[in-house]
Amino acid sequence: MSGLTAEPLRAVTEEEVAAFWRDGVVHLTAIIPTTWIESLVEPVDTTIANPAATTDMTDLHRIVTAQEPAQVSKGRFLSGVDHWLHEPAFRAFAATSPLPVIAATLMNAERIHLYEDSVLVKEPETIEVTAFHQDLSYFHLEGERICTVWVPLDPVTNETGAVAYLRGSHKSGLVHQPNWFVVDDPLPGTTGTPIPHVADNDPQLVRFAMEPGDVVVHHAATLHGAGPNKSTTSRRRAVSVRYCGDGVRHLIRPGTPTKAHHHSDHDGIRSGDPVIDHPGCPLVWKRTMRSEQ
Ligand SMILES: O=C(O)CCC(=O)C(=O)O
Repeated sequence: MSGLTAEPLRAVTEEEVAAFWRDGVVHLTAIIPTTWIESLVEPVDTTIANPAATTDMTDLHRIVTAQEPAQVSKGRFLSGVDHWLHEPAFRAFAATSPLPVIAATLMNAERIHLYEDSVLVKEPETIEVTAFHQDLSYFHLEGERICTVWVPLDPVTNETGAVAYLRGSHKSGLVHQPNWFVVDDPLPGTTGTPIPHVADNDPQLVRFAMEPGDVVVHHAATLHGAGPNKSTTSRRRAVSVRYCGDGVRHLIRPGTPTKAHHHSDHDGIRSGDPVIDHPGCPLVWKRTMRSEQ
């Protein structure tokens, strides 16, 4: 597809940078060219049609709770991870779209590394929620410059399952125990502070109505979750891309799923190693690149 450049449609403002650090989340409207969003449509559809590439989280909910839900979901919540490793369209989006420079600007980073991408699709009438969680506890990383960029392919409303973020929660200093993503139960073998109950009317909870071309960026320590997709007609397709910057170190967290490069017998990294360019966590932007452009 032509016209796919690393230039955002507009600059990230100083107010948006301040909001990212103050609230742990910021909504950037009309910043990604829609050609980039269109480039993801077919790859996302192919990915969710492939059971080897995505997990049916609706099934997972049933398996983890070992019971049929009170109400049967007509739709499915489908989720996958690390598509960039195998699919050129996801790799191009994560590495050469405007996302890296947006992450760098928000995090005041000199360098940006790609950590992971995820596909997150809630079909119409999917009752599964995304349980409140903190990304940091799933990432084998420690440091301040770690974020997730949530990129919708469809208009998003509360009805279709907008993500809800607990403003300021990134400042708690806590690493919360990771859960199964669709239920609150912790992942076996993991550690961390229990995730607090977040009331739906908590004044610090914020959700954003979004259009394709918008993104929401949250700090890896920010608590967040998402509702069901109550729409009878609209899908809620999204891709999350997760980045880290300078000052971040690897930290292998027990019990959480690892990637190939987290194993020392596989050209591996060890806890305490600084994040440097590595095939498993590649450098996708550095400040000099911008001045060379
Ligand atoms: O899309 C969702 O339902 C949740 C997204 C999320 O938790 C994330 O991208 O970190």
